[in-house]
Amino acid sequence: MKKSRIKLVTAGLLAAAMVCSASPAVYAVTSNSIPAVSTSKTAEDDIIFSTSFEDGEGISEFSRRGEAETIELKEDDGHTGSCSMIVGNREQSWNGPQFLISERCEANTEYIVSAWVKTAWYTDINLSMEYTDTEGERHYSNLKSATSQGDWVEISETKISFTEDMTNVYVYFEGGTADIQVDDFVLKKAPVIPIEEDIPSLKDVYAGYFKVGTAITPSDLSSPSTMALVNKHFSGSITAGNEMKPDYVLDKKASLAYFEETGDDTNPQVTFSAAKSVINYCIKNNIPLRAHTLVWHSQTPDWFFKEGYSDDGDWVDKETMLKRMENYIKNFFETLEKDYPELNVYACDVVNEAWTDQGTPRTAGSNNTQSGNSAWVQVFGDNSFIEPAFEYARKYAPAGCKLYYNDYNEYMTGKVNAIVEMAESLKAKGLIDGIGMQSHLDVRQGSDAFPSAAMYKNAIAAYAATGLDIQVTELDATIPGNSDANYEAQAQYYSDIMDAIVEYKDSISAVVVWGITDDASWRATQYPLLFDANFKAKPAFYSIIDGIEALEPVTTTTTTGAATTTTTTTTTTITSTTEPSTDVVYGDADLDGKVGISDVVKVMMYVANKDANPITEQGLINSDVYGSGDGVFISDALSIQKKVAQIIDTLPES
Ligand code: 9MR
Repeated sequence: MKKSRIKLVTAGLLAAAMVCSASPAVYAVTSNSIPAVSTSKTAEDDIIFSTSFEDGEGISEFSRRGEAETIELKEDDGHTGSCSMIVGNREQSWNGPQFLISERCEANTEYIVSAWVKTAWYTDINLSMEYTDTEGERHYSNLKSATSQGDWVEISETKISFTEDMTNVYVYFEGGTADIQVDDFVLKKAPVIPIEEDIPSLKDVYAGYFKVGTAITPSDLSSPSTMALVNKHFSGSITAGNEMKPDYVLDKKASLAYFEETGDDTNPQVTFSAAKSVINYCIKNNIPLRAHTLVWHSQTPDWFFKEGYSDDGDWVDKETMLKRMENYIKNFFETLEKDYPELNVYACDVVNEAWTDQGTPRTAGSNNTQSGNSAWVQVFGDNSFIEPAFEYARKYAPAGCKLYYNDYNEYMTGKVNAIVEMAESLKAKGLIDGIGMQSHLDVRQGSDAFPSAAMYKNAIAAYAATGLDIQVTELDATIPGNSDANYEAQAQYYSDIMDAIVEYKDSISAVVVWGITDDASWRATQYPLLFDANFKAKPAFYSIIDGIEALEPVTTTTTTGAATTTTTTTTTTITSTTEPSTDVVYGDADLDGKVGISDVVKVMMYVANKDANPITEQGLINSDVYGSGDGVFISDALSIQKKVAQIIDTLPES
């Protein structure tokens, strides 16, 4: 298996073909060319807003985020033309010009933002996004960054989309406190790019081995092509990329209200408002969810550890924190069970990233003040918070939910030893089910990849020897640029890593890739994933299906609440949201008897080019779900998508 991959990968000739006649089946690679990353041309009609700020044009569309900030025209200095917009008096790094996207764009549609930016001295300038959720909470995320040091740099084509649950959606520029100049700002509609339907499905290829899954965010749900990839390749397991972490789940307002009302400051309240759309997607499509993560030093607010839930209060004592921890974990699982009884939370990262690479506890302190410090260690003095976290998770998690310790650099010797020792002790007490290997890996340029596949395999072996389950929870592998040579090196590395994983398949129950397309990855500048920005499978994709022998599907039985579910990995399909009928099945554009993301994509493609992407007569009748009787338009695709995302209950919408 390995040899044939090396030969084909280095030849740069890749494409997949499934040899399906032979038994057992083997997924093989045959020749073709490497999928190129291309930027599609944009029709003038697709431009929603664009300005190069000549004579101040467009400046009034931007507003400031900081109190003292100034937004002005800069003459005699533009990336193109002679002018740009300059933003000064930026007191905080998050101060910068913002543009209200939701005023000009529709929900559940993909857009692209690009701009040129410049600062006088070395600054990483981020293009970021803000939205407000249904509970009125504001959320922020970095989309892309570029480094300027007195020169114009491009924040190139950045995809952005939002769901109807998100309001006041802004994009903004931030980073450092230097004046930021912006030029050639363009907001346009993204072309609808179909996914490659004719390649093997990753989750099917590995059906006899382990679940294959990914991490998604609510924004992904509004990208039809991204979700088509999720459905086809990764619907074995879903992790919310951020929305089930403590900073999203812990509800400060409700916790304070509870405290005021009862005098009890040990019962932190929780909310799943940010995770709602991801959870509903999992329920609707019968996809098991990995809950990530309960106890972590990062993405956890300081008030959770402070007297009176006050950010600048004193740290609470250990006894108080134990009570808070128990109630938080209790509320986490009870709220999920109450509000989402049909959700299959099959795995949970109970504790995340508690050990350093040397196998010692983290430094005491706030991670929000000094990155890497741990407020858990601050309160407990050491890592003795880990065991109670597992105790409470065992007590309150549903029976079918397996409990994991999860970490990165999980192949560094000191860390491996610490994790193994901790895991064995927890296992002896019946508190832990598995170890999560995050697997954020690097294919370095000019030197060996880190970790080497051998080092990674040694770590798997050490964890497997504990007798616990292993899940690969956040797989990605960076390269320094998207050249063919780097793609080939990455393919070889992914192949070697998957060889190690496959060798230990009996100890590994899931492989979760951390994101879908390179451009939407947390390490977007380093192209770490299996699909490119155009939704095309990269050489790395082909390298990990090549030579995989088809095995009998793994069947798992899980108990969620009162219901028992038997899941066979090959049969994880996207469920119908409309009863199949012999006549009109509203929303079913492709006539497969189901209503899903593929129908949304089909209708969008049809609207974009009817001749190239025709729909059958019955398909058109089924697709006419908005303003019924008037033909098929983009509004019909949006209605179908709303149905798939459970925003509306029935079709036709109107
Ligand atoms: O993918 C997540 C990214 O969007 C966040 O900005 C980041 C902030 O902590 O967290 C990322 O996810 C992390 C995961 O929760 C734990 N392992 C490391 C991941 C990458 O940072």
